[in-house]
Amino acid sequence: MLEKLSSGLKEALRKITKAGYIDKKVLDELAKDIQRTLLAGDVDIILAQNLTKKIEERALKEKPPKGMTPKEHVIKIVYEELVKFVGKKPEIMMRPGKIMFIGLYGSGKTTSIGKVAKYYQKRGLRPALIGCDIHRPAAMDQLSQLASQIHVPCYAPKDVKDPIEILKTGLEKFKKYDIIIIDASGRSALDKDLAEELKKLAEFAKPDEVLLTIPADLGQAAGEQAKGFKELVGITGIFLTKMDGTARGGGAITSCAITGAPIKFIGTGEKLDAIEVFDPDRFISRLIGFGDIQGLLEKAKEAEVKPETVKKIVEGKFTINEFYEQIKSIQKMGSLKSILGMMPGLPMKLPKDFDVSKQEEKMKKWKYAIESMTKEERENPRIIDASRVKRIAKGSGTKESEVRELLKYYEQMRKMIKMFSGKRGMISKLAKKFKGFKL
Ligand SMILES: Nc1nc2c(ncn2[C@@H]2O[C@H](COP(=O)(O)OP(=O)(O)OP(=O)(O)O)[C@@H](O)[C@H]2O)c(=O)[nH]1
Ligand SMILES: [Mg+2]
Repeated sequence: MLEKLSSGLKEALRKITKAGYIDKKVLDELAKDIQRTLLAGDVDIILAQNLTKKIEERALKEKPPKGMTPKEHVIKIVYEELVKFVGKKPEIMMRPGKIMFIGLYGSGKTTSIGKVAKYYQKRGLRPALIGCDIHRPAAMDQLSQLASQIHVPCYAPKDVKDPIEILKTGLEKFKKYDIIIIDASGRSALDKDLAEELKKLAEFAKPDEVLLTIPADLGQAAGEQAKGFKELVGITGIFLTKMDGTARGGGAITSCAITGAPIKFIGTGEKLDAIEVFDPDRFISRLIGFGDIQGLLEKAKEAEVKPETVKKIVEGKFTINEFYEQIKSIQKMGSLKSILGMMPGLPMKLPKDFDVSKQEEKMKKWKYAIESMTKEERENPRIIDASRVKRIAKGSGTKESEVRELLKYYEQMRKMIKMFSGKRGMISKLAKKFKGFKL
């Protein structure tokens, strides 16, 4: 997600870390680099210029706080201004209530409803779905299927033609549930008819949240759409979908931010786990290579990985023991790529063959092989010679070639982790300094 934007910003910051000293010329160049990167991400030119002007002004005027070099100070300013630039941290409703989803055709409403339902389910609030999209018969089926996939009750009748009637029955039916999610009709454009229908629905449902789904690939145009819905229907937040696979997400985010309607969630894939609460601080941290330690720890917690393991990996210590913990948790935690993407100093885009999470069979065998290793071998795999490989293979019912492949993969990963979290990662050191990362 947003690889170009990320590499552009990282490169601009890397130049600062390499500059001899900070002067007007260096700052001008930084401003230009950032502008160029933002424009390529479809950010509005005036917004981008205002941002870089602010950064330059602050960098020239403000004195570095104690213990911080001028270079570090500039990076800190860039980071702070970028965080402000993408909006405020949203509030996510964490008590029982009703959420109504609205959005144009194909914007990702129904999928996002599934994601949000799952999000609440994981956090102990019981969701139930109501389908009010009476215009497209297939919509009701889609919602019901989604609901059964995550074992959530759903009321989506195909024979009732009045959305208010559906709502009435649905709300009555699901009185005992915590989070009632309503799927409303879409249109190809926001017109008077749609506005009227949605308003009526909202008047009856009295939702605590009205979430508008907007696809991020709209770029800057997302802002206008958000504004239109805000004025005509009223929304409490935005679910920005399809952030994966678009270079224009930066434009979508910043244009939404100025409408004053907070982005609450972002969708990063078609699967129901591909949802994130939008957090400007963490979002920018990840984008510029500070990493997202908090996100990493949360994911780890969900997957029951010990914080100790995460800590070791972040510090660049990566023995077979950590590798083993990772293999064990990969299914629960999602792809290794997305986990590593949260680590300070690691590139967002990792080599293709780096992600073996899909090769479940292989992982299982590797797990057995590691279980056959001695404590000493796990801590110092370099001692594993041909005869040890033979023994491990025999003990775990795997092939010797599989054990060797495991060792090779482990070694690649160890090198990569060491390279990025070791002394070379100036940005990651700064991240620790600025943000007081404590693990
Ligand atoms: N890559 C990606 N695809 C998404 C995401 N969210 C939704 N989609 C896809 O977008 C398409 C449309 O999604 P729906 O959830 O059916 O959209 P909708 O707004 O309910 O559509 P209508 O009910 O037809 O108006 C589907 O193919 C989804 O899989 C996302 O975050 N990333
Ligand atoms: Mg739909």
